[in-house]
Amino acid sequence: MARLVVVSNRLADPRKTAAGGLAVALADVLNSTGGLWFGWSGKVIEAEQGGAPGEGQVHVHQAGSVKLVTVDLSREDHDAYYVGYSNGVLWPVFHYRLDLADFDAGYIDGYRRVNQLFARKLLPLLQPDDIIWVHDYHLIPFAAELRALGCANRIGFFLHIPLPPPLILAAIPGHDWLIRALFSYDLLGFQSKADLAHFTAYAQTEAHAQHVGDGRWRAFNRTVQASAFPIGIDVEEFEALTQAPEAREMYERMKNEYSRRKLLVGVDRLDYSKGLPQRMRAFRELLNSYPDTRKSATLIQIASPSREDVSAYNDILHELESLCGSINGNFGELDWMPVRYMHRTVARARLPGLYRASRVALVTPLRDGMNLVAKEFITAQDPADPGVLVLSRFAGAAEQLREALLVNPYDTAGTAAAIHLALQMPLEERRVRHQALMQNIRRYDVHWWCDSFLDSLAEARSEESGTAWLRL
Ligand code: ADQ
Repeated sequence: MARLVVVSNRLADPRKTAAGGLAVALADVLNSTGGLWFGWSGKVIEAEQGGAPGEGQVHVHQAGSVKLVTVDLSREDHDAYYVGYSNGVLWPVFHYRLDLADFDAGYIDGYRRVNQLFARKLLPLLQPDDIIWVHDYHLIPFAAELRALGCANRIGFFLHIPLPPPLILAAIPGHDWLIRALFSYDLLGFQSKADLAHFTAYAQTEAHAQHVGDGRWRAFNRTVQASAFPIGIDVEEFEALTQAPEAREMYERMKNEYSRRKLLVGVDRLDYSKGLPQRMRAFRELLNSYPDTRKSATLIQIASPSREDVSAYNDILHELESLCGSINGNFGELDWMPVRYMHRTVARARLPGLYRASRVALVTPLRDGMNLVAKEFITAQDPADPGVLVLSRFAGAAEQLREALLVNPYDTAGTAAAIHLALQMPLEERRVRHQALMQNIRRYDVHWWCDSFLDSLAEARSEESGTAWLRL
């Protein structure tokens, strides 16, 4: 098999299981092909220390048979490419939040400059039959930049976040440049059929692409294959983690501590796409409208810090803290606090214990590419007495996990009613739903995702070759 080259904004050491499902899945293929993983080192070099736009030192580490190659970024590049364009424009717009996007014209230049820098640094390390797999919104123009340097390798792209409909995409100044850049890939992978449909709608209406059969689209003198590959988790790894001592100990502790309560759990990165304030309002509505839940329902909400350099994150942090405070102030008793909110990350080894001790999981994003917490929660359950998943219809996972209780997170009363139903659900119904959900999660696990993407990439190939690549 050809060598796999993975390109993503950040890397994880594939030998460390704490890195999580994606690193574990990629590690298999990277290890077996003696692969290379390329991306940003995480280091920012200030101008006074010599950090210059479009420049960056390269570091090479050998992790077993896998080569990890990283590049430093200058302060100016980091602020424009990462904070400005990736997280200040693409993240909000792709999550349908035009109101939060900061279309500062300078960002796009930095975004392109870093993609060019990465392409320049990777090119000399490539072998002619390497297969290149690029990940996520930070790197949309990466293949186009590689092609401009003469790279003729097979290149695939997977978008981990949603792709919005054409009219939302069209709000981005330079959207035509971005989508045109996608046509430099041989294969485009999306999380859901809905995202794929948005791509094809854009391709037809804005790029005037022609469908040439089997999900292949032709425009700009290039043909690209576009498909949905819903990402999964490493089920076996997560099951083993659930049975390991740290998770068991966490489970026992939670069961003892909350023996008289029914636990609800939320585990998210603190991000406005995750619908945390809406979730709190639904929980408050539950306590208001269903008095039987008072003194019994306890919501543990873990929100791990993320991207605190973007101002919208501070707003969500304060809103969430204030909602939790008011719910506890209004409903709390001396021996019962309805919400336990923690702004931190839970160690991965303990997460399954927390999930298993919970009767209900609240996974209610306003928009989410997939949401792996939903799949982890189901996997960690005891099949004989499983908990219930309350899942937003706007998470990519909702396309697959039809036996969850699907909710509209904007509908406070409707979500509260679904949470109440989940808390009351009889054992037999919980078992039937859990079994069906588990079947799907097991079948479409992260290895299926990885294998099916790479199999499709091996088959997808534009008719063009040599130097006929699209120039941006
Ligand atoms: P994320 O937005 O980061 O990822 P998600 O898929 O929900 O979202 O979570 C990724 C991982 O982070 C999960 O393994 C989860 O356990 C862990 N995690 C989240 N919050 C945590 C916390 N507070 N403490 C400990 N661990 C926590 C992006 C897209 C998603 C898509 C993934 C994968 O936004 O839609 O599912 O990529 O493609």
